[in-house]
Amino acid sequence: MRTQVAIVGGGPSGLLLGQLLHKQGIDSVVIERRSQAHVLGRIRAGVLEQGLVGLLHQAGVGNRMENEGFLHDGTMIAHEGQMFRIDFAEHTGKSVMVYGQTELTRDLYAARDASEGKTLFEVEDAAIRDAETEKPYLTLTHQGKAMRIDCDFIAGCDGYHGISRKSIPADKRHEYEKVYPFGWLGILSATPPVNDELIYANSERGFALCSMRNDQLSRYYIQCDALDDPDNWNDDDFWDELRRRIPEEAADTLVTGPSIEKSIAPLRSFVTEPMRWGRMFLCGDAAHIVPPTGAKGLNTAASDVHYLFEGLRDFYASGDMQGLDQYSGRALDRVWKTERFSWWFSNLMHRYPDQSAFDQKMQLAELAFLRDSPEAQAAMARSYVGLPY
Ligand code: FAS
Ligand code: PHB
Repeated sequence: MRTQVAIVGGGPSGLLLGQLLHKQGIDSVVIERRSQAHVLGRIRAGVLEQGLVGLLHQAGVGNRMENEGFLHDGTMIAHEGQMFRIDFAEHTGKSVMVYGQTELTRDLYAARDASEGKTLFEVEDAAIRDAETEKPYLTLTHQGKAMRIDCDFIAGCDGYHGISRKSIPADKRHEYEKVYPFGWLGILSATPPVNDELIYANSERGFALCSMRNDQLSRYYIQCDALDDPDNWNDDDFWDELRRRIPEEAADTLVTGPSIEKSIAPLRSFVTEPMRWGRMFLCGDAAHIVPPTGAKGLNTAASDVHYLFEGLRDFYASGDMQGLDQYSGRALDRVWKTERFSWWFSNLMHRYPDQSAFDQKMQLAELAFLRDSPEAQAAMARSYVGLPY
């Protein structure tokens, strides 16, 4: 088989790139390790920056998001039983779109199917070959048959556990990592959200987040031990703990119900450099991971896809390699800014097991500074709504 761009990974990064390329008349093949049903069964991000909203429209998949998503002009920060609001609109003139990654991925698959884009599911033994030559290719097994996909370029969109990053020789890549000593226990419940906007809470018992997918579907998280297990938590225990961590005015109005999904996400900050090896380009979680506190994982995957698409578009239009040659540096510049914000916001909102009394006082002083300083709130709002591409 031959294509112009071979995309490893059928998550949001790979699908968004594939759809943007299709709109530009550039052919791609997506290979995905799992079934489409498995990919669509994942519950992940919930907040989209305007940059990603724009890319989804550019890809022709923005309509359902506009009809079913919610624009949020701010978010609530809770600490010591009180809440204050970060007003995105006042500080940036922008808002964020609340629309689940699961739905966005569904929209992208529907568009790819409609455009008859080739996607191979349940692929095994995928490997990247000759990336550092002008004739890269993939080898893989699909439906029990060995296959080869010849291409001009490879997009490594296969997430943190994929093969793409590891196909860069170990002595040529530099990895930076921080593993946090806690995780997020998240549940989805068919209940109305406790608040119109998200509530990020720092409590003496640990972090909590009240989010949503729509006005009848809520998403809640509580900080838990990194080695905890969702099976250790029945629904009542979860709701009781969430109530203890959010302000009384919210706890008193919280509508609880059976969990539809319950899972624990580990928290890590991770970046690999460079994000390119010859004609293979890394996108999204394949290259970087952020703690979900700042809702930057999916949104930073989107800016990678934007930069890579522009480089590929220019190459196929005129043979100009400049965009592709600048891709890694351009993407990493924005990646490190979102890593910083996610790290800062995670340290502000979570309680560390070994936190000293002084560290705790500093955390509360930082929260009070954010509460009282319009400049600090403006800086946070600018990062939260999304830095320019
Ligand atoms: P993805 O990991 O989504 O997709 C990669 C795809 O590649 C997967 O479908 C995988 O099956 C496939 N793949 C892997 N190896 C392969 C191989 N060898 N061959 C072929 N295919 C292969 N972000 C937020 O902003 N907010 C959140 O609340 C949030 N929660 C998260 C919870 C969890 C458990 C995880 C893991 C991530 C979460 N994220 C969150 C981050 C998440 O949204 C990612 O940023 C987003 O999925 C990135 O998309 P991709 O880069 O496409 O990677
Ligand atoms: C979510 O709704 O899943 C969500 C929202 C904001 C975050 C993280 C997760 O910062």
